[in-house]
Amino acid sequence: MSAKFSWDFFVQYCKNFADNLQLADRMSSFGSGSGPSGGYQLSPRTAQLKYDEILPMSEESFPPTKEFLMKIMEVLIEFVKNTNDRNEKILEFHHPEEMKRLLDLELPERGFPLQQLVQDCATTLKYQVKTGHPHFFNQLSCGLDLVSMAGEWLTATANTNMFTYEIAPVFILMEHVVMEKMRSIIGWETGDSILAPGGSISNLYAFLAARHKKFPHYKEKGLNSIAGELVMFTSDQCHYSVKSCAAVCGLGTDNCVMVPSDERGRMITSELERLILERKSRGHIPFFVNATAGTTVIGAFDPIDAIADICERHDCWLHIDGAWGGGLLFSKKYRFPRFKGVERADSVTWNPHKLMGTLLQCSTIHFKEDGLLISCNQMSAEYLFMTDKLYDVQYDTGDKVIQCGRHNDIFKLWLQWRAKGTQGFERHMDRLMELTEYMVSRIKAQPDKFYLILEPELVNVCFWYVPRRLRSQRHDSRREEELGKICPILKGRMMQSGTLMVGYQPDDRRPNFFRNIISSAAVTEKDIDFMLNELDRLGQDL
Ligand code: HLD
Repeated sequence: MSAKFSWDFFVQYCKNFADNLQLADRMSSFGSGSGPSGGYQLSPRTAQLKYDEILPMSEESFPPTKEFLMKIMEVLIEFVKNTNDRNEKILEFHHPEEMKRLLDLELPERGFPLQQLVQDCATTLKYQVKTGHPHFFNQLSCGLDLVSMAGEWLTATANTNMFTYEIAPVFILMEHVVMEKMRSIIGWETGDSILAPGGSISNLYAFLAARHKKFPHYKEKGLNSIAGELVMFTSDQCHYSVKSCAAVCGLGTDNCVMVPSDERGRMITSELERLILERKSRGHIPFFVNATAGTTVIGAFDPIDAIADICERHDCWLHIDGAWGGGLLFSKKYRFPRFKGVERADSVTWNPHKLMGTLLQCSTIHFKEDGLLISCNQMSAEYLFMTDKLYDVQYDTGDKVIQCGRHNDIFKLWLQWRAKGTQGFERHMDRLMELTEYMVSRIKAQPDKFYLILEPELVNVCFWYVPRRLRSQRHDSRREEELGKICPILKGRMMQSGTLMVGYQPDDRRPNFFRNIISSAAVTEKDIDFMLNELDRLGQDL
């Protein structure tokens, strides 16, 4: 395309010149290590192009489009490299007000040229916490699985919605294959499953299906079709999303009964039965029991088999919230006794984005009975889910869910499974548990510096760091109070130094304590040694 000299061209030239001046000015004040004179520099011609001068708006501009995208890739790949570099910090912490000053978040009236967008991407990642860093132990989802990440890149590029086979044929079939495989690992030969935006929504789907199974008229008639108060049961250690089902679905949180747990965080089944009977005696209708497989803080497993017996006796739906612990289903070594009886459940939540390391987010909900999801949620929107389509419309998943559109969360899991194989996932689980055992042994070997709160069932290690001044004190509730006060200070120091991230929280039995999570494939024994040494370095004077 040769541009003829014209008034329009002259105006455009001046505009670009002004933009470049503005860009140069912005770059020099942006504070990122890789300004125009450093890395991530586009060729001078591409640098000053605007969004409408590359694809899809400028049809003949494939070369600059490619240059721009390759440069963005460079930014991303550099982040991957830094994430895996133990000498790099996990984060560069700034308070929100300071961060606002460092970043340029302005939405301009006239858009910026491509070089600025490349820079924006670099700056964004510069200040992002590296959740895949081997010293990031802060969340249930840690790590950066690169095959899964490659899958997510493809997903973004395909940019489709998962509601119909029509527009996502390959991904829909992948969903079928992966969900069937996950159900078979649970121990079911039949059933149905769906990917949902997070474990909380997965639990909500279980609740909705359970209510629909017991009260099929609820869908049309609403609350009035149920003669009595519905009651659900879960342990006092459960994820808060279980309680939120009661709030959202009209039961009221008073009708989500919190069953006491034992000293290791596991539901006390005799208490469950007592509380069911107690509610029945008040004329209420117990219908749903949630058993947690891997509680968020302690990592406890409720005794599924015993709970299933109680559900059978009282005609209750049994849901397993295995959002966190689900991955252990892969492991012959660790599956039992934790998941004993899981095949007796009616539904199971299982988040691959946690223990399995799939990229965020990837959450699944599985049902033993096929047909329930569609029967419960179908609204038959005529503009999307026509029944006279060219193909078998059973492959249209959109009407099984309450959310209409669904993000494609399957491809990154499917690709990861292709890479690892089922055996690879099993090895990953066994390795995470082995590292957890290593961490426990290192804590026990330094009883003056660390106090293990309980023997873990999963990769949650709950402990206190003991600073020098408290080392000779007897361990009682007074010392626990003091140890609890140390957690936020030490966490603050971790973040300021940028070298380590471990989470802390109180629970209903004790003040603040650390909860360390090992769910990243990047972690080795050396990293655990580093973590304990770094806690000691940062905290001994506290
Ligand atoms: O509810 C939680 C979900 C996640 C997660 O999806 O990674 C709580 C946490 O993580 C957590 O790290 O405490």
